[in-house]
Amino acid sequence: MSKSKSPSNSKIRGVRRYEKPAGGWGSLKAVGKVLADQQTVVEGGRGLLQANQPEGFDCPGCAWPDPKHTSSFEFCENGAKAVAWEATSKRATPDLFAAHTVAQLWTWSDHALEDAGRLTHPMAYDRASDRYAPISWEDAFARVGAALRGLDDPNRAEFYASGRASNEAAFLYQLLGRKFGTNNFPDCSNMCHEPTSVGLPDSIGLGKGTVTLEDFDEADLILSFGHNPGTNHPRMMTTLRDAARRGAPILVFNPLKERALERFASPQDPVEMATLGATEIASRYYQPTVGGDAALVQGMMKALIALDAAAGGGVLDHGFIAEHTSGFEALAGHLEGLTWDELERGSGLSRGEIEEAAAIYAAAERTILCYGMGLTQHRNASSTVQQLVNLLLLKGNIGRPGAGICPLRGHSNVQGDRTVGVWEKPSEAFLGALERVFAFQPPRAHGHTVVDAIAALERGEAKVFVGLGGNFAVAAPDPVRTFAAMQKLDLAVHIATKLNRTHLQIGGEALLLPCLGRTEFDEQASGRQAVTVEDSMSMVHASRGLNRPASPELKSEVAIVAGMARATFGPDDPVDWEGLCGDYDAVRDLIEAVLPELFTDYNQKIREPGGFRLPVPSSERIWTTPSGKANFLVARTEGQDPRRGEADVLLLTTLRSHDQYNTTIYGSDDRYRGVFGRRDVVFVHPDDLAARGLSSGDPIDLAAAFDADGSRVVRGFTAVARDLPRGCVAAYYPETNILVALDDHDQRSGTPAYKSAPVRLRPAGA
Ligand SMILES: Nc1nc2c(c(=O)[nH]1)N[C@H]1C(S)=C(S)[C@@H](COP(=O)(O)OP(=O)(O)OC[C@H]3O[C@@H](n4cnc5c(=O)[nH]c(N)nc54)[C@H](O)[C@@H]3O)O[C@H]1N2
Ligand SMILES: Nc1nc2c(c(=O)[nH]1)N[C@H]1C(S)=C(S)[C@@H](COP(=O)(O)OP(=O)(O)OC[C@H]3O[C@@H](n4cnc5c(=O)[nH]c(N)nc54)[C@H](O)[C@@H]3O)O[C@H]1N2
Ligand SMILES: [Mo]
Repeated sequence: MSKSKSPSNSKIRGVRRYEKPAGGWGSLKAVGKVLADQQTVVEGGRGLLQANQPEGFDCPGCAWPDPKHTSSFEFCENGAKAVAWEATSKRATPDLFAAHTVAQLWTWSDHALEDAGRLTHPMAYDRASDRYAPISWEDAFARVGAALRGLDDPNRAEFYASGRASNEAAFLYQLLGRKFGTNNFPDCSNMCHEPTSVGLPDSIGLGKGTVTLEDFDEADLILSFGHNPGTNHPRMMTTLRDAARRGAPILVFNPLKERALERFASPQDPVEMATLGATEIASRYYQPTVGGDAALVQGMMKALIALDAAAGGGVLDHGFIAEHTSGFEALAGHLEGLTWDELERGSGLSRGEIEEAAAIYAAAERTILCYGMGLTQHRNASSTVQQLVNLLLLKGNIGRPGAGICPLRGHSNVQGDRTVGVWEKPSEAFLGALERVFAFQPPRAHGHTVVDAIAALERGEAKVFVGLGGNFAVAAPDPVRTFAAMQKLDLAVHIATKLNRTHLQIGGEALLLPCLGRTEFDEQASGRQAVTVEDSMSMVHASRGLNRPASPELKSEVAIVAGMARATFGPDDPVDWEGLCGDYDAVRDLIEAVLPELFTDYNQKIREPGGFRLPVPSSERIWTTPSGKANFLVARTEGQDPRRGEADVLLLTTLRSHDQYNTTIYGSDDRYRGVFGRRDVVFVHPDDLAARGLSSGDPIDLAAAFDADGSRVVRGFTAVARDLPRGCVAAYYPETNILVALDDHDQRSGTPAYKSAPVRLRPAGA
C-alpha cells in the first residue's frame, strides 16, 4: 500500500499513525499509567522489581526465559502491566456481589468485570436472588465433593486448566481428576500451541522447542513466523535487538507490519533513550497472506533444493540428512510436484521473494526459527509446524549450538502444566507411573480437548466443570454455542483471581473460589512456600511471591485443589492432601517419584539460582520417534479451503492488542498499531474496501461467511485501511470470537482456526 493512502485514516476517531519505534519512552509512560490506574499497592511497585529475580516470582506475563534468572533487571512494559493488574488495590468484595445481580454484571464489559479488582471471598451462586453470596471454604469444598460423587460417570466432569497454575497445583489437579476417573483435561494449550505438542513429536520426538536462550547468541539467522513479540513476549525484544546489532539477519513473515519487528528502542539503553534512536529489527519483512505459511515454507524448501542442485551440493546438510533423518526423498518428490504458480497463490508472496528468503537461509550457518499463534491457529496447523521442522532439518539446523526451533509459548507455565500431566491424552508411561506411585488404576481412555469439552457440554453429557484459572467460555470460539452449552451444567467451579464472563454463565450451581496470585506470598504449615514453573525453553525454576495476599480469605491453588480432593475422596483417602498442602516440597517429591527421569533431585535443583533444564532429547540429536530418526513429513492438504472457493470471502485473523492479556483487557489502546481508546476496528486492504464501495473510516459489519442461521455478526465496527495482503482482514480477540466456528479447527490437534475465519465484510446495517 502506498504511503499516500494512509493519511485518510487520520480522520478516524482514535486512529492515527504511530511513527515511533516500539519500546522507548512510550513504554515507560504506559507503565506509569497502569500503576496509577490500578492504584497498585506499594508492595506491588516493589514487586515489579522482583519479577524474574532469583528470590522473586516468575513474571505471570509470558513464558520467555530469563537470562540465567539472575541479576539484570529487564524492564518489560507488558510484564509490568500483568503484575500491576494482579497487585491492584481494587477489590471485588461480597459487597460488589450484593449490589449487583449476575444479570446486571453480565452487561459489564470484559474490562470492567476484571477491573472490579481481586476476588476476596469464596462465593456461591444463589438462584433466588440471582447473586453470588459468600460461602465458607468448607461448605464450598463439600458441594464440589458431593457434585462429583453424584455423577454416574466420571467422564461427565471437565477439569479445565489455564496455563498460570504452578507445577505443584497442576500435578495435584491431574491427580484429583484421574483418581476421580477421567482424563478430561481440556486446557488453554488446546487453543494455543497444541499443533506444536502434536506436530513436533512425529517430526523430532518431543513436542517442545529445542533451543536455549544462549543459542540466540550464536545464531547467524533468525526466522520469525507469526508472532508479535513487542507485545506478547517483550523480553524477547532484547534478544532480537542483540542479534540485529550483531548483524544477524532477521527475516519476518507476518501479514501485518508489526512495529516492534520493524524497529525497537530499548528502554534499557541510555543512548537510544536520550537520542530517540532505535534498532532496525527485521532485515527483510515479508507479508504472506493469512494462512499462507505452509505454501511459503514449501516454496523455500523447493528453492533451497534447487540451489543445492545448482551448486552441486553444499547447501543442504547431506551428511545430517543421511545419518539422522528419514523421508527426504518423499518430501523432495512432493516439492518437485508443486508449481510456483500454486505456491505464489497459496503464500501470497512472489517466487522472487520466496527465492530471496531461501537464498538468505542457504547462506546462514546457524538458524533459529521462532513462531507463534500466526502459525498454530489454522486448520492444518500441526502439519504446517512440521513444514517448519523440515526447513530446519534440510540444513541440519536442529541439535547444534545456535540453531533450532523456538515455539513461543503462551501462558507462563502452560508448558510445565503439560509436563506434570495436565493432558487429555496422557502417555501410557505416565499413567503407569501414577499407578505405581499412588496405587490406583488411572483411566486409560483419552479425554476431552477444549473443543471436545464444548461438544460434551452441548450434548448435555458434561455436568460438572472445574476451571483452574482462565476464562474458558470467552477464550473459546463461537459464544453463541459455547455460552449456551455452559448453561447446561449442574455445577461450575471457578478458581480465579478476578471476575470474568465465564463465571457468569450459570446453569445450576456455581462457585467462585478466589486464589492467591504469583506475586503474593504463600504461607502454609511449614512456612512460606515456593512454587515452580517451566518456561518456553524447558527451564524449571522456583517462584516466590512477596506481596501480602489480596485478602486473608484467599487460599493457594494447591490448597484449593487439595480441599476439593479431600471432600471428593473422603477422610480415608490414602493421599495426604493436607500434608502436601502444608509443604510443597512433598508435592515435588511426588512429581519426582512419577517422573524421575525429568525431575531427579527436584527439590535440590530448584534451590539453585536459575533452576535447571529438563532434558530435550532432540536438542542432542536423540530422536525419540518410532523410527529413531527425525522425520521429513509431507504437508497435508486436506481440510478444505476456508474460503470454499468464494471470491468475496475474506480471511479474518484475530489478534491481541498491546493492552490486553488474552481475555483480560487492561485498556483500549493498541499503541504500536496506532489505535487509541477503542477496539472496535477491523484492518482491511484499501482495495478490498474499494471493491465493496467502502472507504477507510466507514462503519461496517463483519459476518461469519458460512453461518447457517446468520446470527454470527459483529456490528458497527470501523474499517481501517492497512498495509496487509488483499483478501485478509484483522481484528481483536475476543470481540470477534463470534465469527470463529467451533467446527473450524486443526484436524490433528483440535486447535481452533482463530487465525483464518472466513468472513464477509459489508456496510454497517446492510
Ligand atoms: N501482553 C501479552 N502477552 C501475552 C499474551 C497477551 O495476550 N498479552 N498472551 C500470551 C499467550 S496465551 C500467547 S499464546 C502468546 C501469543 O503471542 P503471539 O503468537 O504473538 O499472538 P497474537 O497476538 O495472536 O499474534 C500473532 C501474530 O501472528 C500474525 N499472524 C496472523 N495470522 C498469521 C498467518 O496466517 N501467518 C503468519 N505468518 N502470521 C500471522 C499476526 O499479525 C500477529 O503479529 O502471548 C502470550 N503473552
Ligand atoms: N479469537 C481468538 N481466541 C483465542 C485466541 C486468539 O488468538 N484468538 N488465543 C487463544 C489462546 S492462545 C489462549 S492461551 C486462550 C486463553 O484462554 P484462558 O487461559 O482461559 O484465558 P485468560 O484470558 O488467560 O484467563 C484470564 C482469567 O484467568 C484468571 N487468572 C489470572 N491469573 C490467575 C491465577 O494466577 N490463578 C487463577 N486460578 N486464575 C487466574 C482471571 O480470573 C482472569 O479473568 O485464548 C484463546 N482464544
Ligand atoms: Mo496461548
